[in-house]
Amino acid sequence: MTWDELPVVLTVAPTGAEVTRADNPALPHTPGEIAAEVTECAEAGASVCHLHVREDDGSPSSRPELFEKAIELIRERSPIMTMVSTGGAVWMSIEERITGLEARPDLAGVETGSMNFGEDLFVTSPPDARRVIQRATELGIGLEAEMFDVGHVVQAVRMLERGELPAPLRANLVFGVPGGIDATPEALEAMLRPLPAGTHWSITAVGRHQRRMLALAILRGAGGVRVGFEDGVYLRRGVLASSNAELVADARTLIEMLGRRPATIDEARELLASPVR
Ligand code: KMH
Ligand code: ZN
Repeated sequence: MTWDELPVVLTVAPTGAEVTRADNPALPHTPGEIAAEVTECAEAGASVCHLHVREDDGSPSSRPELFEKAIELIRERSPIMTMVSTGGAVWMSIEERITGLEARPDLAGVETGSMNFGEDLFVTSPPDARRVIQRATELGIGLEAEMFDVGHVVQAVRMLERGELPAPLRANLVFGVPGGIDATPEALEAMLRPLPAGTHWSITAVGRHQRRMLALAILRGAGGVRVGFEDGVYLRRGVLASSNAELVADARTLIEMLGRRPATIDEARELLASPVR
């Protein structure tokens, strides 16, 4: 299969931990709201949802019941792959960050390094990462390394070579977070350089360069791209997205304009080698 025949796994990150309803009033908070958004996103072309949960008042949460409820409601409505964040919010302990694993999603993110995150510190030590990997592996959950700078990629490759991260590597490269790598063509090449052949790589970009970074990655052969309110609440400069599904539909149009197509959910399961549930 040539790179342009490879389908693009379109992931939606509907909620995140930092964005608020002051940024976009359509932000889903409750498990029911998240499940409704995710279902619409699946219909619009998303094959994976990356989940954080919130309390009813919108504050970021690590309560396992909320992850369980969101995943239960999503699975009642759609076969979309579920992924939980273990990045959580910057102030959460690693214990709080791993509670979503107990909801037995298809996939989980794992951070492979530490960084500044805006004005905060976002810390994941190697033992923290190993703890996430160990529990995910015990539960049969697939892993995606979430990497915000080149050192995180180098560390993921080191963990892969040591057998600490399962092969093949699933990599999500994140661009434009203040404190992480910038959103430029050179940054994309720098993040790709350490990755071994056979890595399934996707990108996430935040801020005003999001769409052009996605376009660049789609043309560079990315196996996936991510959109959603976690990464950006605007459809265009000055135009708020009315829903996550609108962002997914927009990304789908971009993928198709560039001569590729979004992966089906079955294809995403195969590409991300997640056990069929
Ligand atoms: N909220 C950020 C501190 C992830 O989900 O893996 C971490 C984050 C990344 O959102
Ligand atoms: Zn996240």
